[in-house]
Amino acid sequence: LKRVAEEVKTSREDKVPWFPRKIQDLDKCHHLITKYDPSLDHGHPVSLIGDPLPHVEYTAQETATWREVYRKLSNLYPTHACTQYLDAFQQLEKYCGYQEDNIPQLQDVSRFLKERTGFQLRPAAGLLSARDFLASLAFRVFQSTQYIRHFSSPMHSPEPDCCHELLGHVPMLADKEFAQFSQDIGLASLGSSEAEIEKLATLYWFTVEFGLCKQNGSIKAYGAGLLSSYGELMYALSNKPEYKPFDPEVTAVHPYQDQAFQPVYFVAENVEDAKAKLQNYMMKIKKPFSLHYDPFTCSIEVMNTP
Ligand code: TIH
Ligand code: FE2
Repeated sequence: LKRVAEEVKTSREDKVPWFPRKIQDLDKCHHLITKYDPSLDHGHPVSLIGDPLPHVEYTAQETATWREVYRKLSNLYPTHACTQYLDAFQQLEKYCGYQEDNIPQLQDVSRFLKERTGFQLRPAAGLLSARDFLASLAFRVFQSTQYIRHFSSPMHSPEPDCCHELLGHVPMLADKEFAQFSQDIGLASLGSSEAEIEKLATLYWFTVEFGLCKQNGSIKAYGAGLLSSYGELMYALSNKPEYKPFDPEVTAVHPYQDQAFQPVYFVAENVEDAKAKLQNYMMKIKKPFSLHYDPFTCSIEVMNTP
């Protein structure tokens, strides 16, 4: 009987990819797809979970890039960003050093988020694998770049940079509902197959990065890729792109491209509705176990499903 039990166990383990079970395991989740800052590449994580985030002295030119991005975008937010974003942005200006002449430090922003929603930032040296990136969300850890885009193209960057993280992601991560939505995508990814990770990464792309939602009869942006790009934020709410209703089954398999503006955006009824639809989708992902996140120990409880 014991042998049978062990065989069942090993065959299960064969099929289930390794995944982090406690927050410290995220120190093993730093596989880069591309690295942008060779000085940060040591072949091992730049810093470990719990370490203070490195303080960066930005140059005058970098701060000038930030100023231009900040000025332009903050003029657009009142008409283009969702209310959750606007509320948080106001708080960040008040408490977290968000202003046009100052690039906020990740450490200060991480402390702010931790107080609001329990999210924390950790520095990433470049584009991580989707599996590693999504896994960190399960623990309310958001992996952030720290360098800034090139000054020659302030209005759109094909890759994430600190303007994208700070102006795109951070305000939304300060919202409780959205924080839960983000963690849910992360939890769904744990132990999932490569094919399922691909779908979840696509869902993430069309929601957390490029999502739109309805608000008081008009359409607003909640996706970070829009809220950090003046060019694409204008375009997304113009009459040029195509809109489709957010439906996880459809959205998860919709092709996307990451070098230019999106031809299609998915519009959610609101964040709560997107969250409910995502939960429904998650329940259909086949896994030989179920997961529960314990916020007291920041660890995952795994329960075998018979
Ligand atoms: N295009 C965004 C910007 O200009 O800020 C950055 C990215 C979002 C998603 C991937 S790269
Ligand atoms: Fe992003």
